[in-house]
Amino acid sequence: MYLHWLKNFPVLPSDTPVDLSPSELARQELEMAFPEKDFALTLSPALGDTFVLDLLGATVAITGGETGLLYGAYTYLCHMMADEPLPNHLESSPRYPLRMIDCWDNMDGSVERGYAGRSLFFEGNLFSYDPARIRHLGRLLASVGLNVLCINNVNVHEPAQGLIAESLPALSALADLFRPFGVRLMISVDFSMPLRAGLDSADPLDPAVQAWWEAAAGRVYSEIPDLAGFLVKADSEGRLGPFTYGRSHAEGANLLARALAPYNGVLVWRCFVYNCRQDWRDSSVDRPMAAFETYQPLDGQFEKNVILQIKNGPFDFQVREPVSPLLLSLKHTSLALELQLAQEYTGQQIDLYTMVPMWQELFRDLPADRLSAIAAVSNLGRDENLFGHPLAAANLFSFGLLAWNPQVRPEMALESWIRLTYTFREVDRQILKNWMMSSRRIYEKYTAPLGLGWMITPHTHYGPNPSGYEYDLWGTYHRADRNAVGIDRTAAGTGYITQYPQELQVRYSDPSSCPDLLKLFFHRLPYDFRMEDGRTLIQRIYDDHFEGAEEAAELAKALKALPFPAPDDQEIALRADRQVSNAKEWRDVINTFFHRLSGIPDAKGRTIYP
Ligand code: GCW
Repeated sequence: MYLHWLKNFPVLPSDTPVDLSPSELARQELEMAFPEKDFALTLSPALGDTFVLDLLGATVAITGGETGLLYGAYTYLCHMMADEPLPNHLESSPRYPLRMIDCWDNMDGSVERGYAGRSLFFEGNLFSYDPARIRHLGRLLASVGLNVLCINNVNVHEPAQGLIAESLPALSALADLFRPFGVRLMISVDFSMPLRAGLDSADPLDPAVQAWWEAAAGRVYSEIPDLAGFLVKADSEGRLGPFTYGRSHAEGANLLARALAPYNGVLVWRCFVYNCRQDWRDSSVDRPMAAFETYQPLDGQFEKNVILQIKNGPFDFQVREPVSPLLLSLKHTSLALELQLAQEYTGQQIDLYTMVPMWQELFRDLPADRLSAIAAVSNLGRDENLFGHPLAAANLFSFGLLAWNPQVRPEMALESWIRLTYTFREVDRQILKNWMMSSRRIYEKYTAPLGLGWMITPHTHYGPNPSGYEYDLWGTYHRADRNAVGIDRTAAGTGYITQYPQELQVRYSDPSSCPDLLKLFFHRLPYDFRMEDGRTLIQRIYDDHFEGAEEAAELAKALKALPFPAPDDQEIALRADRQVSNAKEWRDVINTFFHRLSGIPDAKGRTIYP
């Protein structure tokens, strides 16, 4: 089995009992790894996830709650295995109580936006998994402090509706496997479930519907008493929701939240709600404004156990977006940030794309205490190495560290991951780390320019297609013509910018002071607009694309020269070559697109195809 950052850990015994508690597992892990050492573990249940770790001569003392002891043990072990020093006294608590991975797995075995093979949990409309791999996954998650796993797609396709009905015993068996690792399951549910069950409505204010959800929650919790809760995508991209019945999203979310409350379950409600049947001719509607318009007026109307889950940006996981204004504006509602580890728009685990530097930028604008939870869409699958690209494992690893402490330093997270995963000399470690740190910027340079986004092949979302979404229904337009490109989102334009607090409005509203990398997100600019360093916009676009493709080629060369063990060496080389061709394709398509429109030549006379 491919062990990733746990490669120096002793093999987990296959007879690990399912009723082992996290604190017992903590002891087992420590004693297996260092049989000669003396470990003093003190269970103090009230501490929960928190732990206190003391190195007292030959004794390692850890005090913590059930899961706290486990996180303390993994912290100790990871430091030892990575050969990184630990302070003699360390107290640690996670910033967020819920640190979640959302899988978009379907019961037929496919994974929506999955780039690491088929589902780890399902095949042929049944549960289908290797228990040893599930335990390994539980161990990987726990080793970086992740504690909730939603196993099915938010687009709930039949027969996944049955996860809270006829498939409950199978779900419960899977929950058993994760329990020793302190990982609780969550389930995506379909708002229209009562219709499936034969009711004639799913209206949240209908008492029969309320009674149905109460009974459903009762059944679920009698099988899985520690289920984390339900996750819901409603009134979004064709899913049914409260709007069908003229009800608000507070009424919809509260219906489910009330059903879960007696069991301490949470209801995670996604705010990815927008008009996906927009007419491209209609420039009065601006998609990034939609979530704020829907949810801001509802602030304070949600039950206590509702968490609104909001994507990091107002669009949808593009290479660069400003922080979602909704994350900054709701004051009386619990919020979860949703990130995406699956590289849907960012190279699909073919192109190298390391995310932790990008998350660090996000937390510069998003006060960490605005959130109660953090979630990321999974990049896992059934491939032998779980992630498709071996280096994509660093995204899950660093997400765990970030969810524990949003102030984590990207270099530190990557340094630890590399130390744990590869036995490299210092110089190779630094080379790899530096390329991983630059990988997002490289990808950004050769794809859609300067915050514009969306010039991607429709539906598959890999490779360039500048006008692929231009005359479509999805609300993602660049409106490039021969003079200018972008949408004016200032107060004089669509007004999107007014959804931000004053400080960000000021930062973004003037095109000359708006950071270059977001200029085309907020503004419509002529091609001869002067950028920060005096270059014209069009020259900046050409330069970025030539540089990005060149850097992708250098990156590929560097990766191939590093001493990765088999089979990673092959996997990485193969993907690096594909990235190089992808980058060239993007460079040429984007440059040609803008050159044809603007008629402006490249000042450096490089090849742009006619
Ligand atoms: O970006 C879109 C994806 C869909 C996804 C949706 C969402 C699960 O293309 O595949 O559906 O986001 O986040 O709900």
